[in-house]
Amino acid sequence: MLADKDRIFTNLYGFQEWGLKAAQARGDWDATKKLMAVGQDAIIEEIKASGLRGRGGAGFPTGLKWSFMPKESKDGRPSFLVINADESEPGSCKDREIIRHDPHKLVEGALIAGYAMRARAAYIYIRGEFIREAETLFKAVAEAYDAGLLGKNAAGSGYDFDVFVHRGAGAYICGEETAMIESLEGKKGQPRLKPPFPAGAGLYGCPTTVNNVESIAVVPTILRRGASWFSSFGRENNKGTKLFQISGHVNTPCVVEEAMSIPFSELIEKHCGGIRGGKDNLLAVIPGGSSVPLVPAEQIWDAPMDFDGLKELGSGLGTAGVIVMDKSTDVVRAISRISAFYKHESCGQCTPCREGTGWMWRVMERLRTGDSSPEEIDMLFQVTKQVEGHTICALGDAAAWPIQGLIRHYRPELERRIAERQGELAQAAE
Ligand code: L3W
Ligand code: SF4
Repeated sequence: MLADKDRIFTNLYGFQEWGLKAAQARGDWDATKKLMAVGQDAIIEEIKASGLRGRGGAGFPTGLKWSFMPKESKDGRPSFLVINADESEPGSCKDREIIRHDPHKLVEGALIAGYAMRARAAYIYIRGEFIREAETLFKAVAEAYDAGLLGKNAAGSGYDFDVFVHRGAGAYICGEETAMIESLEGKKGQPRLKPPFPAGAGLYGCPTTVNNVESIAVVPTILRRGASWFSSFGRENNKGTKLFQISGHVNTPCVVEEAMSIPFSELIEKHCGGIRGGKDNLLAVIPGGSSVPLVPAEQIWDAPMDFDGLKELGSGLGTAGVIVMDKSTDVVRAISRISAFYKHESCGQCTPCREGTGWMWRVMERLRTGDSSPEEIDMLFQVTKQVEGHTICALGDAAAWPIQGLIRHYRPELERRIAERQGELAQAAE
């Protein structure tokens, strides 16, 4: 279990004040100028050495992403950092906790990260529904300006840096980085084709890096304690500490910071009081937010909770929003509900996603009630394969993968429902 002294988010549960004074007493904003004085390239190298991988779902190496940003401005164009606080993934609620209780880690991280990639400003794009969290963030940013930690000569570093908070309007798709950029520009939040990646052409056509809240908020601590401290947690390729968010059928659902690669069983037993009704009552787990396939109980129990461990099980760490389902769960209904979510959130721009998400949901509903046929299960699987990898953004994949996981692991249950329904209909016809 991660020792208290190794936790980055020391006010995760809001036991103390979130404001600047309290944050400084916890060590935030301590000699930020000195951290920046090592220079931009040295900061990027330290983040690379720490092994930090993006905490928003994709796990792209953070230092490498920063290194794609230009060292010299072309035609006087500025560079930007965009921070993704549009946390909308079902099962995910970690960025919300950071903003509620430890916002200065994010604001300080924005300055240091922005400086490292030579950005002129950071835009924090916060989910529209996070009304109180946005209020906290606006206040934290204002406190930082008032204390001279942002703006001209930020934190006495000699670097000018601004932070703007922008509220979204309630669309999940604006969490996709290029849709977020479109939305910030005042347009409809629809993803752009990649490449070009934002580092080449992002906000207002300028070089931009989009990072998740957690990825940015851990940066000051990594620099203070050193890359080797951060990389001492987890295993090769899966380093650091991580916020896990455990919901569903555990005795005490929680958000907890733990070492990457912690076994699922340890996470549940040590922090969540175990599975409701005991270990044998576990049915399945969606380990990384609703976009990744579920994993049956017998496969996940001893699995390391990290990018590679969950990939090996045909799933993923995603946002580490761990959704636990016990044997009382109607797993077909659960996945059908997830399908309804993606149908609703599709931006409608590309045909396989616009048409496919609705089609997949309708079939899922038929499978839920059993009003289907075994052939339709195969057809549904084929359609998920037609959607996967054939859309502009990852929402198409996210809609396809949970269904693929269901068919892979629970086909007998789907067939049982169909047979049962056919039996009922035959009986009614007699
Ligand atoms: C330059 C290259 N940059 C990749 C950058 C790219 C992006 C990052 C990751 O989706 C996942 C998705 C959801 N040159 C580059 C490059 N980059 N190659 O690296 O990119 P990518 O395309 O792998 O992922 P993505 O499109 O950012 C994110 C999954 O996360 N997810 C959901 C998350 C939801 C939230 C939320 O609610 N806020 O985070 C959970 O699993 O399905 O697969 O920056 O530009 N050659
Ligand atoms: Fe929009 Fe879906 Fe296409 Fe993404 S995959 S751009 S959400 S239609």
